[in-house]
Amino acid sequence: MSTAAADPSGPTSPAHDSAFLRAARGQDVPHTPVWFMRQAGRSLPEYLRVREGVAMLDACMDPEMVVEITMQPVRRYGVDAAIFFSDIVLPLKAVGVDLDIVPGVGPVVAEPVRTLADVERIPELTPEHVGFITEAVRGLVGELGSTPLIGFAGAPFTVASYLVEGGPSKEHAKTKAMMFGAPEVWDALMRKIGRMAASYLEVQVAAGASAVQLFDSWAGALTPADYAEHVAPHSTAVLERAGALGVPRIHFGVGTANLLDLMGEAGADVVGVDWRTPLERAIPLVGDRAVQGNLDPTLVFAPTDVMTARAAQVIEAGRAARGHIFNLGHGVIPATDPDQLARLTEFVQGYPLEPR
Ligand code: 1CP
Repeated sequence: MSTAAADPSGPTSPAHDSAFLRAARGQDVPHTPVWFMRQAGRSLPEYLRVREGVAMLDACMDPEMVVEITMQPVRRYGVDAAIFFSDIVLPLKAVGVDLDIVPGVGPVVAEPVRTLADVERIPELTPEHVGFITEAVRGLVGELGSTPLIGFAGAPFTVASYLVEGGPSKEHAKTKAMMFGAPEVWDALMRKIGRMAASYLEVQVAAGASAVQLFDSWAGALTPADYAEHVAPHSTAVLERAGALGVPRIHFGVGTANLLDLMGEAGADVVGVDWRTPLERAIPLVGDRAVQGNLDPTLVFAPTDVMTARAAQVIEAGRAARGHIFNLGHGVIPATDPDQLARLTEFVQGYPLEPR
């Protein structure tokens, strides 16, 4: 697909000088930008109302609904970025893989991928498969004005895990069995999902997304050596293609204390850090890159003054990085009180930053 369109994070974009994009580039910011992974979703009563009687995948494929759900947390909290409402398995669904998102479970794949023939049966993604994504992103960028829109894709390892296991997994045992025991099948699968992720990000940026996040949520299940050999080259390939688009790239995983250096080297502009690793420890590992994170998502259940004291520590620690985008260390927990997230947003945006 053509990448000739203007960079949606570039100087002609209304979002160009937003605190979020400035922090991602390592430039000075008027305040620490803040958004929350899974800021749209079950913690919001307005989300539950819109989703009533509508299956998750149907919602993701309805541009009007995607625009509405993506805008909800932006309106409510005034966060510094919107994240496109979708799911990491959406591109697989779009090319025709038989899967569903089961309430209370997550993505479930009807026929798990185990052989080379299974891999070869998965079609390559083209922009025509995801016209509804283009339509939703265009609609959103128009509504968002100067607020940046983050596009996203699942990283090859995390998406492979759903395809190979057939659903959510703690151990990723079948996935790793393929990685260790059938390297040619693994390689073909990772290449195919990597091409799909990159094409999917290209579609979102071509339609106006001004940053992208690659979610490798389950990469923390790997040793550094296995990550480096079997996974990092494929994530690097995705991030390289995304890099050609000109927009900042965020690379995030959970439980990745041992992988932060490698995740940075994979080519990210911003490394997302989960709450288990203090930013003081993470920052020296990620090289000359910005960081994103990393308040423990359960701290929003604590008294407000306890939550904000911990948020202040995160902001202070983040100042040692090339740039810092405040976030939770993983997604918003569904039982979260939205008013507490509103207070957290206000606190982060109002926190005074002395010149460095
Ligand atoms: O902030 C937002 O607007 C959220 C948009 C979003 C994103 C970025 C959703 C909606 N899913 C995702 C990405 C995603 N999906 C990831 C990476 C991020 C992360 O680690 O949290 C992963 C691992 C998935 C897979 C998935 N989809 C799960 C996890 C299952 C497991 O293995 O434990 C679940 C529960 C889903 C369904 C889903 N996706 C999104 C929502 C709101 C839901 C819940 C379904 C519903 O509301 O009906």
